[in-house]
Amino acid sequence: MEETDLSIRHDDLLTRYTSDRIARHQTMPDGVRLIAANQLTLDIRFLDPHLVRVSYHVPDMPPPPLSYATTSGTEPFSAPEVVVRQSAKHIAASGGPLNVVVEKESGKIRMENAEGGVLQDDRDGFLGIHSMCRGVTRVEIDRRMGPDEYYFGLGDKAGQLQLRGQKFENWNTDAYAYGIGSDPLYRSIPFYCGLSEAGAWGMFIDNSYRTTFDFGTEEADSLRISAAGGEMVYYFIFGEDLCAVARRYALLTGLPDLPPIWALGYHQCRWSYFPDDRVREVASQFRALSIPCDAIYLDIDYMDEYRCFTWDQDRFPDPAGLVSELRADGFRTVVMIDPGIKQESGYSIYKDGLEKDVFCRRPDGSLMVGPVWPGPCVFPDYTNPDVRQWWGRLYRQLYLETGISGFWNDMNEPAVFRLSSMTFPDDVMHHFEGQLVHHARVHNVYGMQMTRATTEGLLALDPERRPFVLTRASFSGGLRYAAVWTGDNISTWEHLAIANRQCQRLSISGFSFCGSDIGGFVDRPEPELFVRWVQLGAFHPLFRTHSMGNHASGAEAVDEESLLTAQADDRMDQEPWAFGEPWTAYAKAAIELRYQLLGYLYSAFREYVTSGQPILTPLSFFDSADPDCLLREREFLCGPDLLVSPVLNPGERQQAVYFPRGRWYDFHTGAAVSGQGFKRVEAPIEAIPLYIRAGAVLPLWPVRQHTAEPAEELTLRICYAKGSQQSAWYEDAGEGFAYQKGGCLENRMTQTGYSGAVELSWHRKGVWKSNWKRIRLQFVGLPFQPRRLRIDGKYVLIEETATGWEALLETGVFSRCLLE
Ligand code: MIG
Repeated sequence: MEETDLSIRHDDLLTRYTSDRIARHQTMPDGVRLIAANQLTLDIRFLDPHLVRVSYHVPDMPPPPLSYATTSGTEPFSAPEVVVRQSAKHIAASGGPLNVVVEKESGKIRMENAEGGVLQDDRDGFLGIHSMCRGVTRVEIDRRMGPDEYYFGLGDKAGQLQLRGQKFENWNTDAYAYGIGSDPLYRSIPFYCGLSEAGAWGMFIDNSYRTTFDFGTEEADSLRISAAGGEMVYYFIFGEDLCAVARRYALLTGLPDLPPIWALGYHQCRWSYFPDDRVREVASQFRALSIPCDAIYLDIDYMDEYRCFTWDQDRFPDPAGLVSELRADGFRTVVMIDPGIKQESGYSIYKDGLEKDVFCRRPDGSLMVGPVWPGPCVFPDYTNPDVRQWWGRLYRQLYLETGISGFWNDMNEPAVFRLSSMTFPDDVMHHFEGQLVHHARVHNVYGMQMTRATTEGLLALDPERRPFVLTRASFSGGLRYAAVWTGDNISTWEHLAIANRQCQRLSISGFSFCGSDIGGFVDRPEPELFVRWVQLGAFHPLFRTHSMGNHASGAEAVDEESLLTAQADDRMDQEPWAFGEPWTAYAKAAIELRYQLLGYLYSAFREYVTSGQPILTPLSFFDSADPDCLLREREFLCGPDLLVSPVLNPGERQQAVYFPRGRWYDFHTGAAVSGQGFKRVEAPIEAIPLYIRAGAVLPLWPVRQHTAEPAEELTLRICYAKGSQQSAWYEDAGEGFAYQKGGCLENRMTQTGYSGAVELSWHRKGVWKSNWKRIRLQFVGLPFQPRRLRIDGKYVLIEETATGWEALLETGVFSRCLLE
């Protein structure tokens, strides 16, 4: 608004930019640039026939700076030849399966499929507010919500899976003891999927400022995304189905390397195990009870008064000795490292950091100092590549000399005590790869950049070892650097259901390597809750029990004496044996099942890091054409072939399971069930309701106490289905990077079911030699009475069992097998 009276003054001068009439346009090889009458520029550029980047540019603002979320350039994609067409009313850019149509009069955008079906369109479209004093203070996009559309995603939100009718905020927050309605939480993942009549699609808003997503709470037909600054850059993804959308999003934001196989084993954690004898005691109890376990964690109390990269000499006089003792017994040690560095002149890391100027500063040049565990702390600026390198090198001793296998980066929202904002003030400055920006832009990516520094540092220290890093805070793309856990949950049945939802939605939001604190972090679960939680956790890629125990009133609440002499109940222990029998046996069985499924899970992981396919998929992502699937929250798929229906209520020994389309076999009994529909099933406390898809060949590994134990017998559970179906599983050394150069084994098995026979053919590709000495074949669901089994021309004995038929092959792998 131009005022003519220049004597009137204002605190600030705001300019509003909204979608406006298109004044001119310019065709580009991969899209089109549109310039509106109000000078707002709109770029529409295809990265792939299914993927388009839309960015608004407000006049007088610098172009969008770098994105930490997307990988360099457009690597996994190839831009199509984009056709730009103009009619009297529209300008349309077509990438093939996806068209972007802009209305000339309003500048509003509509996304269409190839047939012209509307996937999604602007309601109010774009709004940007530019302040003379503060730059861009708001960028917003308002899209139309159709009455029959469904929305999923946004990472770790705790409420129902379906996003409609809810409002969310993305601002990484230390959300201790959060609940269903708590928001924001620890991570910001500005990506969601939609399902319209015309198809499945996704939106990724590449903006790291504080952002709100309103799925129709203010106006029923409005889906409004509003960020407190920065640029409006979004990617619109079209998919053949919801999984295809999730895969393209994952490719856009990058994929991690395979984790070391031990990282998929069972992990035991607590705040905190100390002193060293307590750690030994826990470890030896696992072995004494033959409960498998691959990792033990040391929480902050291992440090010398919370100084990162130090040890408390009294509690841990010989860290390397302890770690190697544990290692000899098959345990990896994972330790916590926080971003807060104690501000103390005698502390070498503080001193070194000051000299190298690695810590975040305020605009006046003073250090950003905030209280965390060690008292006043300073914080490395991980948006500076030199600082990331400096940080990465700090792990040298722990990683290369002490023998620590993995690192747990906590408090990296970043969390600050005592301030009600719980974090840095907005004006803290960050390097941001040389562009110098305020914390408001960096806040949501701070944790992600911390884990980047950690992971890149570990890779530099030991290029042959696969790093394992676990983080609390993250942002889209952060999955490249670290696994995530869902933070400080509570030992209640409701939180078991929350964990089930959070891991499903993290997984479809790119973060498949996720898990919850099994049993709950705050408080102590009743034994039945603990068992049900271990049973669910066995299907989460990160399988870790953690709790704060009786640490509730801070570090001083627990001293060494009482830790060593107290009873499990006073200590609020949460190890698999902490509740006595029969619970120990149930927890043990769930952990053993996990170890049997490790090869299957590892294969699903391989698929994830290759194609982006989520490891966990809600039923809506399995069959979005089935209206019942769209609203189911409890059942989910783990990998391609396992249907899991966790028990989420106390005392429940039967439950109604929704079986999606197809035929399923009860994992425990072999009984067949046909989808689609509900069926009441037995849900004894001993085991989780679990089903295998008909036609699948499920690889099962032997139960081992840890993943470094040799495995000699491979079981293949063949689940009969009429016709041909292929299963794939993957093997490699479980460590190192030889797999990236062919040092792996891709197994493909085709199961063909006839009315009186079943045939298997097994193809292997790759140079990795697996160690299987014996192969056990288990046939489930045969519609005929088998008489003979022929493997590569030889007859093999077959026997009837409680769940089907079984044969043991002493000769290892084979090519063809016929059972008739
Ligand atoms: O302020 O390191 O979420 O898992 O045990 C609490 C102590 C700091 C928060 C983490 C939790 C961890 C705890 N940490």
